[in-house]
Amino acid sequence: MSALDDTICAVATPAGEGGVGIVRVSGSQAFFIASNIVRLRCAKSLLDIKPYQLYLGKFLWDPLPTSNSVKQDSATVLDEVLVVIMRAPRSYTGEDVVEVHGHGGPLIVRAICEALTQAGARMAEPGEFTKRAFLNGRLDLTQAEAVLDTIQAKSLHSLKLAQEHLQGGLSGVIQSHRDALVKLLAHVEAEMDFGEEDIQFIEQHELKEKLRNMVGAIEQLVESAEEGRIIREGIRTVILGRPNVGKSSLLNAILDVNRAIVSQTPGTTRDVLEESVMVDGVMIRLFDTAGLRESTDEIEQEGMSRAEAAIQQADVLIMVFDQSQTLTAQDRGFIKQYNQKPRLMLLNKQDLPQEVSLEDLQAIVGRDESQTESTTEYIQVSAVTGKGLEQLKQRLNALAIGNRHEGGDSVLVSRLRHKVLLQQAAEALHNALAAIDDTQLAECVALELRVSLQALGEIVGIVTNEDILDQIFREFCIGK
Ligand SMILES: Nc1nc2c(ncn2[C@@H]2O[C@H](COP(=O)(O)OP(=O)(O)OP(=O)(O)O)[C@@H](O)[C@H]2O)c(=O)[nH]1
Ligand SMILES: [Mg+2]
Repeated sequence: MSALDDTICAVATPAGEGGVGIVRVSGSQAFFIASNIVRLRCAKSLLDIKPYQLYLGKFLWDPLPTSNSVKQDSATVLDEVLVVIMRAPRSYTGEDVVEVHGHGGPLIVRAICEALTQAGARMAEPGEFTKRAFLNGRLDLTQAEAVLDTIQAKSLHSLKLAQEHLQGGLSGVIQSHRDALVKLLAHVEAEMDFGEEDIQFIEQHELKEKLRNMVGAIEQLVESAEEGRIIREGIRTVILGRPNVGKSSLLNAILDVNRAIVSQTPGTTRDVLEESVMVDGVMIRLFDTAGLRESTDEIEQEGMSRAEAAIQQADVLIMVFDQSQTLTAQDRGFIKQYNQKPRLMLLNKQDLPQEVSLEDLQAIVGRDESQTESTTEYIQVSAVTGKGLEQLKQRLNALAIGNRHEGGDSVLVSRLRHKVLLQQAAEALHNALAAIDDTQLAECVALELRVSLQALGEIVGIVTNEDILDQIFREFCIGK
């Protein structure tokens, strides 16, 4: 991406037709450049108007200027617009910003951008406005990421989490660890300088206790990442079972839409189908899969390997059984095989005469010696009558998030980037503690504290490089 000294512009509203289309301009020449393309009804220049107030005006442009045309004389009125200016540093980017609000037609906003580029602006790259906000110190990196999470939020919970981060909830915690670490490092380094005089700037046990507390707090943040991810991305719930037990029927019943093909023929579903449903503000992402069985059919085999891949990625499994038929060896096989994740066992087709009871299933699960600690719950349902479906949705939510997050108001980490850096920070602190015990060399301790500080700094963007920034801002849309 380019330097900060040029002026950028982009359409800030979504593509397509809408009531209003907003073009945003940011940079030191923003007022001057925009003044070339708008004429305000009050006849003032854009350079003289009050900031943060809307002014009515006209968008004027001559798309095909002839060589002897005089600026604005040959220009045509292309739209009626509202214009607002924001002065640096009190704007989103921290620079001078102009917003031109036209009618929301794709041609209009494109023409406004073209006119602006002719007048000296450059089209912005994805996320460039937010990147400028970061580079100008308006946001730190976790807040910039939270802007993206806010835009992309698909549930009220993920929106709330993004807003907590945007308000600086995560940065605040990271910064307080950094501040504490900087102080400890200063003590340790002082020790290095005056070591020979045997000055104890900080008692060793005090240093160790402080480091241990910090490791504990950071590791708690790392642990929160799983719940944070689920809230941000939704609960990945994979429906699995042998053919014809009613997986697709259940998907349709939960969605209340006829989404997946249902038929009496086993092996109906081939591809993995994904749909989402909202429960209590949390998004549940449902994946319907191909029934699992021995098959020589090439397409069916491909479907099953896709099902397996989806199962590996799942947060929760919905294992479906047909209670109107005795359990098969295959059903028993699934129970043993897929026992690593929280799972909901559904006894479907409750409207038909019963061949299998909940107790039968529970007995098999209980007998399974390789059973791990993953939670198993049981629900009796019918995709045809809708029995048990409400209970199913409620249980999914609870199973995925469980009691992982007991802190209530404590900060959650929701991005892998943060989790990885927090792990690095914690590891370095462990190493520092080990160095105190092993060598007691202040240099070794200081080195590890600096590594930890560096990792924490990368989270908020105090320490960073162009590659990381590009990676983060590439995900944004143009105009944000
Ligand atoms: N009576 C009754 N029939 C059901 C119920 N659920 C599904 N069925 C029927 O069972 C048959 C198979 O349903 P599907 O939903 O296609 O089963 P599936 O598990 O997706 O099957 P594959 O895609 O082949 O793996 C269809 O004839 C459904 O109408 C139920 O709760 N009660
Ligand atoms: Mg199916």
